[in-house]
Amino acid sequence: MRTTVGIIGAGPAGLLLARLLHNAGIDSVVLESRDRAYVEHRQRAGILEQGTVDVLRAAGAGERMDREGLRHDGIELRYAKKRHRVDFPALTGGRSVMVYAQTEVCKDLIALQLKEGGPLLFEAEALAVEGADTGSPRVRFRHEGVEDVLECDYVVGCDGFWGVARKAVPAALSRTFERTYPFGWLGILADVPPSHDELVYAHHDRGFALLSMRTPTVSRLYLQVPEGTDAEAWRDEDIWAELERRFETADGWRLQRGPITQKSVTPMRSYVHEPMRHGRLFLAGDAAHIVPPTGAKGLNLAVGDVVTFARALTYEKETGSAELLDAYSATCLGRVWQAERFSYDMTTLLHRAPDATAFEDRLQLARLERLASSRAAETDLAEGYTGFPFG
Ligand code: RFL
Ligand code: PHB
Repeated sequence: MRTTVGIIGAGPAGLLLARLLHNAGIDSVVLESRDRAYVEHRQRAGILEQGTVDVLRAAGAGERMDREGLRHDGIELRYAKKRHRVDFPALTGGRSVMVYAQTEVCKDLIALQLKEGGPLLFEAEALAVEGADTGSPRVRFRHEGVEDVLECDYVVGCDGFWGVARKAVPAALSRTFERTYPFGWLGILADVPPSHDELVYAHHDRGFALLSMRTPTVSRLYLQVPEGTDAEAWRDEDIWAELERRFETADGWRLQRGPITQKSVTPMRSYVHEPMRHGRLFLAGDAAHIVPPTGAKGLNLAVGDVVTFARALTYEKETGSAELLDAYSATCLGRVWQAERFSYDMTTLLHRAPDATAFEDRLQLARLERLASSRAAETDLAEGYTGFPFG
């Protein structure tokens, strides 16, 4: 098999890249190790930045998002039983975010790709990327039990944190930056209308909690839990009781309970691999970097990377100049590190570390009070949350 761009992974990064390349008249093949149902139902991100929304629309993949997605103009910060709303459009000159689940973005992009795009192979596991630093890189893969080779002009590793693409960058040329956190998130999906019309980020002595949503009738909620927690060890009624404690306000706000349909625990990690390119192999999305979910940045960073790659390759096809491809890693990393900083700030602002000192507890409250009383501090949060421009 031969193609211009071999794409490993059909998460948001790989699927959107295939769409952007198709629109630019560049052919690609997508290899995905899991089956279609798995990719379409894996519960993950829920928040799209303004820039991501604009890109999906321009790519012709925004129709259902515009019908079913929920535009959000702010979030609520909750601490010391108080509530503070951050108004995004007022602070950022009109920017907002969209609640539209990653599962739905993937479903829309898969349907478009199968209808109009190039090959998208499910249950096709990439085994290795070879010849990344030659003029003709290859992906060795196994599909339906048979090993095959995909010959490419470029390979883009969109295969997530546990993928194989990153391993093709020689260790001697790689640098990694990492931080793990001594807590995770217990996430639930529940068949109950969200108890608030915007997301609520709650700071509490017992740990962080987040109220989010998928649709007007489905809530998504998270609790900070110790690292290594088993989701099944939490009984449903204990989850609701703990959420109630952490969201409690002085003004009598009520959390609505409902049947829990899914629960799982996510570890928290910050990770960056530099550079994001080796020869004709490019890394995009979680394959190159991870952020803790507190800033809602992971999917949006993945979108930023593939937009940057698609533009750079289109430029090369049109002008013969590899200038933008050569700048790919530096361009992406500038945005990646801003998102790392923002996600780290949000995480350390809102979570209670198991070894936190009384001094650090007071500092957290002071940071929250500062956000609630300074337009400058609030503007910084609103700009970070609604997103950094795609280069
Ligand atoms: P993905 O989605 O992990 O997709 C990688 C794909 O590659 C496949 N794959 C392979 N295919 C072929 N051969 C191989 N050898 C392969 N190895 C792996 C995998 O099966 C998979 O289909 O990476 P991508 O595309 O870079 O997308 C990244 C996002 O998924 C991720 O950053 C976000 O979900 C992070 N995230 C959030 N991001 C946001 O922007 N906003 C949010 O609100 C948000 N909330 C979250 C999140 C992530 C969470 N978890 C579970 C980590 C909430 C949670 C709980
Ligand atoms: C979600 O809805 O899954 C979600 C929302 C905001 C975050 C993280 C996750 O910061």
